[in-house]
Amino acid sequence: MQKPDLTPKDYADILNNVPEGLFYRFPLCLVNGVPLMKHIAEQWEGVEKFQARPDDILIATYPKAGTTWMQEIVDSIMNNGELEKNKRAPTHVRSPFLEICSPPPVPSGVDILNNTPSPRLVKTHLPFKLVPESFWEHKCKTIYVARNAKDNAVSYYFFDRMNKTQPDPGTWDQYVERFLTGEIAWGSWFDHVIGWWNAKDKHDVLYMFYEDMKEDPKREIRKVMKFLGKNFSEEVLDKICQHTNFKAMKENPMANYSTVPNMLLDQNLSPFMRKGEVADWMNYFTESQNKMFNMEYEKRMKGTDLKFRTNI
Ligand code: PPS
Repeated sequence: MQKPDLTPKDYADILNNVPEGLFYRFPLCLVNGVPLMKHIAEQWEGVEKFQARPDDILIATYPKAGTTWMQEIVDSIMNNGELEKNKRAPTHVRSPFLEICSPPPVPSGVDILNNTPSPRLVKTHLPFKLVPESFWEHKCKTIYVARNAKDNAVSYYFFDRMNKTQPDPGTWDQYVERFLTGEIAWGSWFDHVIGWWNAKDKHDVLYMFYEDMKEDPKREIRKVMKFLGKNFSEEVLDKICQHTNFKAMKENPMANYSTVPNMLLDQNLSPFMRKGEVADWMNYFTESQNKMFNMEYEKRMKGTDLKFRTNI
């Protein structure tokens, strides 16, 4: 029997009233070789057996690659540019996070999705090989966003400091190494971006780049619009560009994660909408870190025609 809808208010109430100690920096456990937070690993069967619906839209990313930005763009497109509708709930309710699991009473991503009416916008950070098979059986449209490794690493480092449910990132120097070895939540950036790159021609996957979106947001939003089978006037496209730019999203409580309690995401440590730039990595990588990173990068990217820009 279908459970009653979980409203945004219900969800906020649950998060705001969790017993002390429920959230802590969850350790990582391997799921088919990929490190995931303990509760996800423990409830993996539910994720693996998740039943997609043919009109689901899957938004897939490595963490911190531009997920929230794409979620806001896709919601704007699905609402045909009637942006008032985007205000109905915060991002994590409008576009639930497939694999996320916390201890009860916090509902899992699967529970929330099962209570979400179609068409659903589903967020995932899963590498291609772990995505539930039903998405491919139903030929679901999927949008993947990739971000260059250096900016992705910096963004993830700051996020791991403020996200109180993920392992402590340690120092930046330690983190750079862990990022390269993939000993962080959701595993290796290399495996992720390459795995999805190889999958894009076998399934209905639109592969997007954060750097392209920064360079020419309108051009990139138009790509997404066409992929989703829509056709808007220039005026509507301009409105969506305006609504989804960094400044607008940083100020939008329905997009900036300010509705999630600080105990979970401590925005005093680092705002969720931090900088939103390309090449911010230059402010953090030392010369020797950069050299070491470049060497490993070359090795790991050998044999793929996937190319990134670390500057625009
Ligand atoms: S998460 O937690 O994985 O869902 O995070 P994700 O949304 O993938 O990534 C967060 C980073 O994306 C930046 N961001 C944006 N950049 C440009 N324009 C817009 N509209 C936008 N919205 C979010 C956000 O600031 C994080 O990047 P950094 O470099 O840390 O600022």
